[in-house]
Amino acid sequence: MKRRTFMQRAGLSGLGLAITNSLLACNTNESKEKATVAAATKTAEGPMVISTWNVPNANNKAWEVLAAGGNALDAVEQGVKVEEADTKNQSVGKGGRPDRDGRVTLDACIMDHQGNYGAVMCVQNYTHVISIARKVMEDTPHVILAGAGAEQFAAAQGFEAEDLLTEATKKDWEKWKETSDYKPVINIENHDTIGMLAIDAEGNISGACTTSGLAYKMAGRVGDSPVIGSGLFVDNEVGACTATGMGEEVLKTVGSFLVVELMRHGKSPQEACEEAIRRIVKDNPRAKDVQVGFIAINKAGETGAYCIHPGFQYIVNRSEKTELFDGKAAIG
Ligand code: SD4
Repeated sequence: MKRRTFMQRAGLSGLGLAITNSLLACNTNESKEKATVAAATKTAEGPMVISTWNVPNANNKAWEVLAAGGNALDAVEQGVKVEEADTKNQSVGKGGRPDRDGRVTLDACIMDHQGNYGAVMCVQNYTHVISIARKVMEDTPHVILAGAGAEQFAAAQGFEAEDLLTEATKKDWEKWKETSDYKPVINIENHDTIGMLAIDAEGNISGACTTSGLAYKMAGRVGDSPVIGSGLFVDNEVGACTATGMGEEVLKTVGSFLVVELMRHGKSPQEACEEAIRRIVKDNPRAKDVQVGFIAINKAGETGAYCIHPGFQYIVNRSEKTELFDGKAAIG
């Protein structure tokens, strides 16, 4: 055999062997992964809903939808709309704190059990951005609309435009402008973004996340909340996660996707949230000054929650009774 032919054959048969081996390895990994997912996915005993922060009215609304046999997608949309309309919640919807220039700009996203996702970013003058995000998901070929385009789409869909800056938030902003000292303090000025996850009677999972973002942010700033995999992620085979707190830190670790992926590989929701917070905190000098909190559920309806600093709360309904919990914290 000529040297060249020999080398080609040797190379090819080596390659063939390598491909066969890696296919075998793939199959073994695949079946291992299936086993892990199967172990973690006994279906939840009944519907449930969990949200970031102390938002009983939103959770109760979502529960009402689930208890009436509604699906998880409708439950999370209806639930978070309660906070969007509540002007006392200054981190979400109408009454949300504005950017440095006095403009209230909202971000939201929604994800269903089939992996569909829709989001809007930096939207002015529309309260129910979660419903606009759902329309993006269901009625457009896209997944994200931002700024003026999102507002144009909302108007075309018949959403009512309104001024989102209330007298109270305007007063706070004017006071802030006196010093204009831009120091975001999460847990004080950025408290109460709502991330909500629900499982319906069919065992299907959906999630929603809606916020006005960091108070007095730079114009155009978008955080984690509307970004798939960061502020929210749903994998109906495994579970779901949503985040609150300093969006920049969540974005850099793709936090919610990470939590769900860790659950896929066998971690409980609690272990997965703890690992995701550890990734943010590790070798991070900013960690002492920022808050991030994750909540997660798996297919079995088990929950997890973890944050960087104490003060984070989350709320659960497995019946019409709402239960409020303090999230465990990594520091302090
Ligand atoms: C953001 N994650 O825009 C949001 C803020 C937040 O409770 O969660 N506040 O970064």
